[in-house]
Amino acid sequence: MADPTELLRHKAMDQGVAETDARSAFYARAGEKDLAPLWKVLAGLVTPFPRPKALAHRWRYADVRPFLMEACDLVTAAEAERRVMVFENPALRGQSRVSDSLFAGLQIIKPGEVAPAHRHVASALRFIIEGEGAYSAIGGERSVMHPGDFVITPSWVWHDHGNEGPAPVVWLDGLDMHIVNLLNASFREEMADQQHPIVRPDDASRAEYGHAMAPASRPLHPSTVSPILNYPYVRADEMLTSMAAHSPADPWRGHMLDYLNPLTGDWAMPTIATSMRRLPAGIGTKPYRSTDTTVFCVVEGEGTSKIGDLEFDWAPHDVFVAPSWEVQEHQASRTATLFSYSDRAVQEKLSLWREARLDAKI
Ligand code: 1HN
Repeated sequence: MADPTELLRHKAMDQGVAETDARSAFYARAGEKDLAPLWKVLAGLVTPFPRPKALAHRWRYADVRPFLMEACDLVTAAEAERRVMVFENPALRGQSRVSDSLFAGLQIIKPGEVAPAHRHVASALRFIIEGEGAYSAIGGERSVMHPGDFVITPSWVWHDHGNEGPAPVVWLDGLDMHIVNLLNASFREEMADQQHPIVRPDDASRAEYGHAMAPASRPLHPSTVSPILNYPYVRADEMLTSMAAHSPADPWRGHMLDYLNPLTGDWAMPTIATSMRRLPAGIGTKPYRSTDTTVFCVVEGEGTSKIGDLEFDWAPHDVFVAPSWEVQEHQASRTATLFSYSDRAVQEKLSLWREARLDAKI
């Protein structure tokens, strides 16, 4: 609990310094020299707790899917570069932000299409929603993607996608470009050719690193990004099924798995933390808050989530976002599996991340 005298001091600071004619004239003269008084802005600049601009929000797949199909008839993947419908947070319209720090959108690729090769400093993740037979070629290695798979595009690695299946394929794209752009560290390049040459066998990264062993010839210093490019849903499902059979659900998180870099034990991606959880039907989670902003994608099951003052019901393939520090409670009416990604990985690297496991409704 915060010290009550501290709370009083916050209040005093938030009320600010009163205006007088002399002060106003001083501010105006200072402004002409590109100067401003800190005491007018301090309370909003260094807040006593996180104040995200983003609102909690849910997008129903049933609402979004018809727009994806229509987009297929309007623009080709080659024209669009990436045919993505962006999830725009209602409080941050026009900024391509699902939250203050993260990007989310759904990409659709039709049979026979290719999304041309490019690379960028921003890291990307794919979470496959619908369809079979699409691949992502990442640094010259193809990975065939199935629903529920989590696929990594590391920073500055060439990547193109294609669909060799019979029907359109849809996946969720999560990117960290808003964090990269905050630091003005963005670069992007397009390849002259549509597709990067294939230089490794399909899914070689999983064959080499996906079984708790690693080639003895691996680099001495592991990268901050996982050497595994595709974490298949069959493995996550198998682990969650076993966890649910043999151990009690965590009261705040349910049965939850984190996707890790096997060479470091850290998150699979350097900036974005990814997890998969299973919530048993009927039991609601206890209230939980953390400083990371989390994007959820429903894999299976149905339920409702209370995020701050808002409440959303959800069904398979719906996407919802919980802004930093808002209290979350999740309730599954049918056993539910939720994929999630957040900015926790970058927050941990900067020693910023905090969480609170609460006991009662607040
Ligand atoms: C991008 O490069 C991809 O490579 C997907 O599939 C979504 C959203 C914004 C900027 C770049 C991709 C993207 C993106």
